[in-house]
Amino acid sequence: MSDTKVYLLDGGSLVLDGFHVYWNRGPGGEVRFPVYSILIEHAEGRFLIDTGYDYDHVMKALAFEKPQQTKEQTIPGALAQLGLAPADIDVVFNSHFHFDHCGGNKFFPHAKKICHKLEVPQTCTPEPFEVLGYSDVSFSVEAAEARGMTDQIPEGATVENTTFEGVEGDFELAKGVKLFFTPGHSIGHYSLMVEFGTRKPILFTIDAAYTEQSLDTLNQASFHIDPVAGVKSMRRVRQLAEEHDAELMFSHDMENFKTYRTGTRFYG
Ligand code: 5PN
Ligand code: ZN
Ligand code: ZN
Repeated sequence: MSDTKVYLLDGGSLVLDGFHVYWNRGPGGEVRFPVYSILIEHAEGRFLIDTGYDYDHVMKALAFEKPQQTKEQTIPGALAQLGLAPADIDVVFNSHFHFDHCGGNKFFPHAKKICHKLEVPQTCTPEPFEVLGYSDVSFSVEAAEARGMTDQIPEGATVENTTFEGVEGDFELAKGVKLFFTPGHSIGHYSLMVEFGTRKPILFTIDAAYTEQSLDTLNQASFHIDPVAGVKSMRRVRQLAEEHDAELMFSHDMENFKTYRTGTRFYG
């Protein structure tokens, strides 16, 4: 744990209207926000939390989000900057399966895959209002087949190499790598805390709070399955940060993201 390192893999950016980012509050207008994945170099292995979005998928299914992603901001491109290839990743953990968190899963057929036990079933049969969020099913042959979207199945993907170990509740992925169940935004959403020997812990809200302002105002994004659970999860994230004296990092907060370490610069 004392030599744990955290790298943020910059995955480019997307645009949403302010009323989506700040549900029923706004103000409206285009908000460009970052998307990134979290690489944890740990004594027990290399763990990748989320895999960003796939540019071609977004252009096909959600072009209105105006994706901007350079080659260096693809998953292989971001790993290459660290001298790594997808094959070097041991475990992929998905916080949830919205398209901006699973688009690069296709690069990891060899890796162990873990998520909340309800997230794959939800991707198979989403609520009508969740269809766009769960529109990239390339991470799971099972989900692609259930949705009749087999055109998305990547070459080489099989039921076996896209099967997830399902977990529930809070759990420790590796020593000091803690997943906290924070449902509401999605049915099986997780936030992440990483503890270090050398510095205070980092609490990644993931999509329980897109931005610092979201958490300050307890105002979640308009995408959710249970907004009341979402508010409870935001309060829990605040409580966890206080209890553990953790530094908060937000999933989709451009202003804060500009101050985060990316590329070869790491935390730990
Ligand atoms: C970035 C973004 N855009 C649209 C949706 C959606 O419909 O559910 C989740 C989501 C997103 O994270
Ligand atoms: Zn999400
Ligand atoms: Zn997201």
